[in-house]
Amino acid sequence: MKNQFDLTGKVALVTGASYGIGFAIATAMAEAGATIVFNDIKQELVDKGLAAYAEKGIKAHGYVCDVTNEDAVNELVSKVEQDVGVIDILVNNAGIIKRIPMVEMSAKDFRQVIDVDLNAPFIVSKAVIPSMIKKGGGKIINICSMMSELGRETVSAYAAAKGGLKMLTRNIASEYGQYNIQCNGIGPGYIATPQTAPLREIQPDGSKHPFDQFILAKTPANRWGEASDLGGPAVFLASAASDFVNGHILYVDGGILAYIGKQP
Ligand code: NAP
Ligand code: GCO
Repeated sequence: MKNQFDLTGKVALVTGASYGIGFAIATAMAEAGATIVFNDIKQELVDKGLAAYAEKGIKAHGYVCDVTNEDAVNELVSKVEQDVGVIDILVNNAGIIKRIPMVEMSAKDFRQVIDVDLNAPFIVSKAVIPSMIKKGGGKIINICSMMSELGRETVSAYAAAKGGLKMLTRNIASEYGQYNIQCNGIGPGYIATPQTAPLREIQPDGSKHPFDQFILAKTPANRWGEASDLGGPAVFLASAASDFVNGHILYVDGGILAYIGKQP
């Protein structure tokens, strides 16, 4: 059974993985034997990421690429195929959020979030699927969100994107399952990364941020997730252990979606 989770010989591309959730998922996949490829928008972040992987004994391959730019993504995939090999596992992790009340949000800001969080997973998946088909199969993992299921104030663009990403996941699963490609999603709960740092800032009086207290009350595990909590689920969805799992969104949320919340 252990071999079912072995990623030895597999090439994994994790987008936006210089740090945060992407870095944790890539690290877990490397520990399961995969060769790691990642990208970021800036060379300095790619360099920082390479150093961080090296500190963990991981010889990763890093590239500068904006995942919203289709020409750049196609060039990235060709380069990876030449330098490293055909991509067996794709993790569409790169993402942004803009927390603005919807009626105050510009269409430009709305479009930018949709571009990174929904259009880019389409672009990158479209770029890697042909080679996966030729190779006889592959794994695509889209990083969704609680907001694939729930709304809240100020995150309209993000929720629309992540809701769309859930359905893009199901559609890729439907359209390419016949080629032994499994496409699934991971829906992290609230994870302590730079993206959620503003929601956890200690208040001037030294108290926890109200949102921090809210999430603790909404989470049966009574804690924020750590990026490392996502490593095992990602290895599962990247491995032979999930060859008959397709179109599924695996929520890794400490139980938030199951829980009405602790009485104040
Ligand atoms: P993060 O700390 O903000 O990291 C996001 C990464 O994506 C960064 O490396 C960023 O690079 C990269 N990125 C952004 N736009 C990009 C682009 N156009 N092209 C290439 N790379 C780009 O976020 P995170 O918390 O690790 O989240 C990672 C994923 O998990 C996102 O999809 C997020 O929506 C999702 N998620 C997060 C949570 C959470 O609680 N943290 C929960 C559920 C889902 P730069 O630094 O150069 O911008
Ligand atoms: C927010 C948070 C969430 C998390 C995550 C939850 O502002 O509500 O940033 O969106 O990032 O997506 O699953």
